[in-house]
Order: sequence, then C-alpha cells, then structure tokens
Amino acid sequence: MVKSYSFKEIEPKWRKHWDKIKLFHADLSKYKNKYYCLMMFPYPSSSLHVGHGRNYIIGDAVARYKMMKGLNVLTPMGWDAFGLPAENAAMKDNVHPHVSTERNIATMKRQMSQWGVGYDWDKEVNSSRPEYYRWTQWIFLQLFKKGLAYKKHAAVNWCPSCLTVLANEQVINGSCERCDTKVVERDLEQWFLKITDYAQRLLDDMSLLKDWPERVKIMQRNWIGRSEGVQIDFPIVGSKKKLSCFTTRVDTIYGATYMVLAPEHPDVWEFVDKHGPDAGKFDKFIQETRAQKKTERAAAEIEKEGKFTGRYVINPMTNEKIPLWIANYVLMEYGTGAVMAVPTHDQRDFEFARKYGLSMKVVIDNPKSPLNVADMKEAYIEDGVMKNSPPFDGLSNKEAIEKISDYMESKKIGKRTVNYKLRDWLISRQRYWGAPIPIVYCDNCGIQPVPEKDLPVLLPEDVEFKPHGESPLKVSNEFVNIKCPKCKGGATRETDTMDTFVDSSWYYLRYLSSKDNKKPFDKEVANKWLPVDQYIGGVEHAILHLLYSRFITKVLYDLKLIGFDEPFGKLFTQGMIIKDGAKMSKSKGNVVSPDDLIERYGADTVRLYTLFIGPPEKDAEWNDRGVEGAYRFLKRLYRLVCDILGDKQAQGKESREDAEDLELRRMMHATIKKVTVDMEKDFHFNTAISSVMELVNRIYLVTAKKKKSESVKEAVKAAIILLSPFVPHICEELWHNIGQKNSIFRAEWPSYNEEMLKAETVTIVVQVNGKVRSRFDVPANATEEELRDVILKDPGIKKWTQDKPPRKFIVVPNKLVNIVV
Ligand code: ANZ
Ligand code: ZN
Repeated sequence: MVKSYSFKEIEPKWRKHWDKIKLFHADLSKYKNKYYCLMMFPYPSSSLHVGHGRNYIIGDAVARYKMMKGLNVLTPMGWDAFGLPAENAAMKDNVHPHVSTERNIATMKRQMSQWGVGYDWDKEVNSSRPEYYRWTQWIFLQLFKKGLAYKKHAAVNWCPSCLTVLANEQVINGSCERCDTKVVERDLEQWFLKITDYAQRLLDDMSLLKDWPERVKIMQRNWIGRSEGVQIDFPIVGSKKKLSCFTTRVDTIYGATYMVLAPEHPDVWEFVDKHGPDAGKFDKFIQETRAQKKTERAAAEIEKEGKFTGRYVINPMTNEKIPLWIANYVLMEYGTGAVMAVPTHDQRDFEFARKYGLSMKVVIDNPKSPLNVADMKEAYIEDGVMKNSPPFDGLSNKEAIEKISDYMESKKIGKRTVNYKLRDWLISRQRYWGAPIPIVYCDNCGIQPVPEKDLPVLLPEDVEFKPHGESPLKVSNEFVNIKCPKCKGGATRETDTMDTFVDSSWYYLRYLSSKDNKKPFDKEVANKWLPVDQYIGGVEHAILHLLYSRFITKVLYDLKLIGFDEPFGKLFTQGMIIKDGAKMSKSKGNVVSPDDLIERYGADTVRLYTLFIGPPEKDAEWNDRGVEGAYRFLKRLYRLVCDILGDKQAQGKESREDAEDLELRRMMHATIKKVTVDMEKDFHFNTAISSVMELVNRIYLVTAKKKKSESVKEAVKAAIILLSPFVPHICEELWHNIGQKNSIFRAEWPSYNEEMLKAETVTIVVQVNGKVRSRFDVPANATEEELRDVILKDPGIKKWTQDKPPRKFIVVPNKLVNIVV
C-alpha cells in the first residue's frame, strides 16, 4: 500500500517527539563542543510573515546541522519586547502594551513552532519583564558609575510622529528609522552613553571580526568616521580669544582666505553685535539654518548660504587678516564647528567664495597643467606641488602635511588630532514602554543613581501610555515623587525610559542565566559560551544593534565582568524577502502569512522554498508558484522512499553491481561534499538543496531500471540526512520508514570519500563534418554543455570550425561527437 505524503499527520507528530527527547535543550555545563547559534530576537509587534521566517529557518537549519556534526548546540530565543514597535502595535489595537506584547509573543511562538524551528525555550528572555529590565538598569548604573552615562543639553533628533527623541543611528536619510517621518531638531536635556570613548577600539577590533561580512564592517567604519588632521588656533582681531578649527588639509593653510563658523557656534554672538542694526538679520539666518536638516546641510549639493560677521581673524601662517563668516554648510557637531576655508582646494568653499566674491589663492598646483584662479571652474582637490606657501614651496603636498604639522606643533599654533564622526549614544526616550532610567534628582544631592538593591525601578501601570511629547511617566505621582536615596529628603525620579537598543545590547548574555535573580549573567558560564559562534540577522542592524552590542561588551570587559571583548564571532546577514517589488512588510500591505501556506502545504514546503529561493545573503522575490514546486519535490521524495523502496524493491532481487551503481555512489559522495561545504562556508542552502534534488532524480532513474540495489539504499539514506536540516519533519519520518530507530538529528552527518569523487573518464572521438579530427578524454557521462566547453575551445578543433558556432553538435554519449559547420 502506497501512502501519500500527509504533512498534517507527520509534522505535529515529530515536533512532539523532539520536545519529548529535548532535542533543543542545551546543557550549559557541557561546553567542550559548544556551539552558540544566535538569531536576532524579534520585536513582538504582530504576527510573523514569511520574510521574518528566513532568519529563523536559516538559523534552525544551521543548528540542526551542527547537532549532527556532534556539537553541543545552544539555540535560544526571546523577545525584544520594549520599545516603539510593541507600543505602536498596542496603540493600534487599543490595548495596554503589557497585554498586546504577551499576546503577540504567544502568536509568534506558535508560528515559530509551526515552522519547525526549534529553540531551547528554558532560556527564553523577555526584555519587558522586570526580571530582565532590572539588569538593563543595573548595566546602566555600571556605566553611570564609570562616567560613561551622562546627561546633557543638546540639539537632538525628534520624531514628530513617534513623539520622542531618536539616536543619530535611528535617523536614516533624515527620517525616523521606525515610521519614516522626517525628523526635526529639538533642544533638550537627554541621557547619553559615551560610546565615543570607544571609537578607536571599535575600529581597531574590527580586525578580529574575520567572519563578518565586509559590507557590515565598512558601514561601521564609515559610521565611526575617523579623520586625522590638525586643530589650528586662529587669533581674532580685537580679541584675546582664539578660534580653533579642525582640518584634514593643513597643507592648504596658506590658501585659507576666510573662516566660517557654524551658525550654532556658541561664540557667534561675541562677534556679532547683539544690539546692532544687523542683529535681527543674523538671528533670522541662524534660525533658518537651524531649521534645515543636518543631513541636507552636510550634503555636497546644498546651496551655500552665509553672512559676514564684520570681524576678522589672523591666518597664523600668512599673518593676513581674513574675514569671519557664518555659513549653513558648517556643522556644529563635527570638529570644532569652525572651518578654515580654502576655496581653491575645497569645493564647498569654492562655491561659497564665488557666490560672495571672496578672494582665492592657489597653494597646491596641478603638476600637469598649472592652475590659474581666474580660469578655475571648480576646486582642485587632487594632490600636487606646494605653491605660494613659503618655505614649503616645491614640496609635494603630502610631504607638506607632515612638515607644516611639525612646524605648527613646535610653534604651538596647532596640534595633530583625530576626529570621529561617531557621536555619543542618545538613550533617553519620552515614551512609556521602556525600562525607566534608574536616576533620582534631589535638590540637595543632585543627580543620584538608584541603589542597586532597589532595582528594578518598576514601570508604573497606572499611567496613560500614549505618547504626547512628554514622558508619560511624569503624570504618575507615586512614581515621580520619592525620597532621595542619599539624604532621604524629597526627590523626583527621572521619567524618561531607555532606548530598546540598550535592552538588546546584552541579551545574548542573559540567555545563559535567564532565571538567575542574583545577577545579570554568570561570568564563568559566559566566558565558556561566548563569543557567539554564529549570529544571524538582518543587515539593517549593521550599525545600530551590532555597534551598540560591541560597545556594551567592551564596557563589561573593562569592568572585568566578562573575559571577552567582542560578542559575536561569526555574523551572517540574510537578505530581505521582496514581494511585488518592495520589502515585505505590513505597512506596504504585501505580506505573505506562513499560516495559510503551512495549512496548505506544510511547514517543510515553506522551509524548503524559503531556503531554495536564492543565495541567502541576497534579497529575493517571493513567488507562490515556487512554493508549489517545493511541495512537488517533497511529494516525489516521499514517494521515492515509501513506494519504490518500500513496496517495489522489497519484492525484487538484489541486482549485480554495475557501472550505474558506481556512478550513483560517485554522485552521492559528490552531493555529500557539496552540501557539507555549503553548510560550512557560505550557507548556500539553495545550491546545497539543488544538488540533493539532482541526486534524488538520479535515484529515480536507477530505480526505474533496477529492482533492488545496495547503492540505491545508500543514496536514499544520504539524501534523507542531507535534506534533514532544511526539511526536518519529512526527513525524520522517512528516516524511521527506512528502519532507523533514533531521531535523525542524533545521527551522524555523513562523510564523503575523496577517492570516490574522481569520475571515470572515457575517450570520445570528435568528427567535424563527418571526418575524425581529434580524440578527447572526458569524464564519463559528461553533458553536452560540458563537452561543448572542452571541445569547441580546443585549438585543434577551432582550426576546422574557424571558431564559428557549429550548425549542429551531435553527441553519442561516452563515444562520439559530430560537429557540423
Ligand atoms: C580646510 C580644508 C581644505 C579642508 C581643503 C578640506 C579640504 P573629514 O575628512 O570628513 O574629517 N570641516 C571641519 N569641520 C567641519 C564642520 N564642523 N562642518 C563642515 N565641515 C567641516 O573632513 C574634514 C574637513 O571638513 C576639514 O578639512 C574641514 O575642511 C571640513 F582643501 O579644512 B578642511
Ligand atoms: Zn538628596
């Protein structure tokens, strides 16, 4: 009797079995062959779609494969449950985030389970529960005590839709990372973490991250943005003060014909007469510039606008008086907020100087064709020869950089400095759904940390959680008004909550001690299990989460709380799933739910298609027809094992081993090698799967001719094992069908024999227009394509074909090729 493929029966049965045998349970005391496989934990915003599935399915395939390779695999999962996505979802559903978060978690957990994605749920974490955020607060306090958390007044990014400030990293092309609304600037007092103290280490240690994608490292490097240059002091005419500017091109100093300040520069009103007739104009200009987006102001194309302050500074090398301007293209956030302008060699300065008729002087000449200010159409920014810069004339500008820097340092005019684009991490949020910042303000004692023994600072439940531009916690008297931990006088609590990226910057440590209520994590266990062996997640976190986690790990390392200073050994970033040309997402209305597909085809089909869709690091277009194809393959596989092996072959007689068996064995070894290498190297599941599909096709061909053979049995067994990380349910079922007793995931991953891979060769005769012209040794059963490749490129054959594509290319397998030209 041939049974048909009934995934509805098979899938729940085996999931129950894996639970029973605790397949995904990791014994943390056994760390010898440890393999920490981590997938980025999700925001519980709503149900998952097949795009999300890619992350978990890839991770699950890797975890199962590593188990079969004999490693002790830890694969935990949890919930990045605080923050805007969860809170926005709650508002939409008009329920408290507590309720919606727990409800969404239940849905997502069910979906993960239905995908057949296994986790060690004993180690689950939820960042919105007090037993977790207590330790997020604790980590904040450690940073505070180290001077790495501080409060300051600053111009910050404000999202008018989310009604909260955002970190620089959360502003993508001038818009909110969450809701795409254009951000505006606001002046507020906020909490920052001093990630800038770690800028150099975050750069240097990237050399340790050998198994990270190059593009992620490049993004982090650019974000940190290190520049070497000189900070130069310019005396101000009629003042004792000096103006400092940062330049990477000290070689151009003799060409600095004016100076520009950012409109936000704190000294602006020292230079501009506050009560003079022009004060109003300046004030208007400053306000207007500040309303411009910083990203636009930093862009090369911006229309340069400025105003002359009426004052002058002295170029310390030429001793000339040069005018002092303010301009929109200078930003306060970078360097000193003041720039020495060299219009001949900097394009922005060039445009500005031409617009306002400021003087220009060539100081780096083009060695190929001398420059002339009057004829210049743009700044000359290449390297060249020093000119108009006595005593450095004639040197190459590269040499001059060193010489002038030395000179300035010896005369105390300037100092070599390094600047970073990276800014401190703004972590306060004027939102409800986050960990309260554990700080108290007392009139007597100032800013006081909450004592560790008083943690957690619980999030009050009796407040209106909807954002209205001010911290919702402000309205809770009970929360706000407390006693100062130091003097016991009246004091108030900080009412901002922490950015969720603080929660997620350490969760990989908490999995190892998820139930410990004495400490955030266990140093010994952490040192044994970390760094994470394989981290898998979306490239959209290249800067945000991945940079913050590296920073927090380094801080914990410096505090001697852990013994490693990079959290993630290997990183894999999967591409996005696209539907109808756009990233699959609820807001775009193009989501495909796994629930319907699993109902129709089963989880294995969805998994197979998700992994087969293309190279996993690349974006891929979801296509429902492809799902159908995956389903057909699984049915075929099922039939092969149950029908042919089970019924037909059982009745047949063992046939004699022949060339066909040999070829099947060769192919089996080649397939084992292919899948193993793909799993170890680039996670190219798609090519791994297609090679097993070819093997299955070959088994079909052989069994069509033979009744019974040992090679077929071996090949079937190999095919089942090789597919099991991808389609675990059906493979577990077939594994038992072929007589195995234990779970397939307790079986050993097959090895291959290099000797077997060598294909047999045959000699074929090649004719051109019916005349024998040559002979070739080629692998047995070479395809027409392979033969064309070898034969048509051969000089001896080209002579006869005159290198033109043949009219006909007739193949008699393993014997002869006839080319007609
Ligand atoms: C003079 C000069 C001459 C410059 C020249 C460049 C070319 P990176 O490489 O990004 O670090 N700069 C400094 N502070 C700035 C600010 N707050 N806003 C806008 N521009 C600022 O860029 C450093 C260069 O950017 C500095 O070198 C300065 O212009 C400008 F032929 O100084 B330069
Ligand atoms: Zn006090």
